[in-house]
Amino acid sequence: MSKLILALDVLDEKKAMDIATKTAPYLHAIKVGYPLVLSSGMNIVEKLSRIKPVICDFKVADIPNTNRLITEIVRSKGAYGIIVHGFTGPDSVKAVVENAGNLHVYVIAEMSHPGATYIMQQHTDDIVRIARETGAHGLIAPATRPERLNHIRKIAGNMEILSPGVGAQGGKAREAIEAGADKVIVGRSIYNASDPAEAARRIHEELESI
Ligand code: OMP
Repeated sequence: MSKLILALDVLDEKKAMDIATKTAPYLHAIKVGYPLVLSSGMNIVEKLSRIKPVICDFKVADIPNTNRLITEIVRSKGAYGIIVHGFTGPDSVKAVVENAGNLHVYVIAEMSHPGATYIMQQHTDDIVRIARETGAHGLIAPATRPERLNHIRKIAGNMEILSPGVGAQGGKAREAIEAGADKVIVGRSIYNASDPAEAARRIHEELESI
């Protein structure tokens, strides 16, 4: 099974379907977020799900009732996973987990960009605890900071860890896996490549060799 998740942050449905089809042999799943869904509509989730399992990266961060409504819509579109924030507290995360059905719920432990060190990093351990206590399936942790990823691995129990920040943000796929990630999330290094399938194949093979 591949350890590579494609972040499909393109703004055009046709391009999205084309890249998804070509890179599919090398992928575990496809992650879609606001850029693609706000430009193509939510039905893109159903369409992509016919190619690969789809994780909806909506960074859900609201009161429990609104989180529940979002979760139900994501479920109804046949998605495989949903990404939520944990800083909202246990009740908000619980509302997602309790309404998730078969959806894998991933809580962002610490973001990959530099700004995450200002506020979020001080609360990573609390967020991981919330994720564990609410029964979330997994965590998002930064490939850009392997030492932090490794710390998160140590306190995450057996939760699955997905790690973005590989490539365009400077992180390395190998380092992320060696620090404890189960899978890596890669966007621009694949969808902006002149040959996205070849770019995905190379990262997939690197991951297989670890
Ligand atoms: P690239 O930087 O282009 O490889 O894309 C990374 C993808 O992962 C984007 O879709 C980001 O929105 C997402 N992401 C992060 O980069 N950092 C995070 O901390 C969390 C996410 C995410 O939740 O997926």
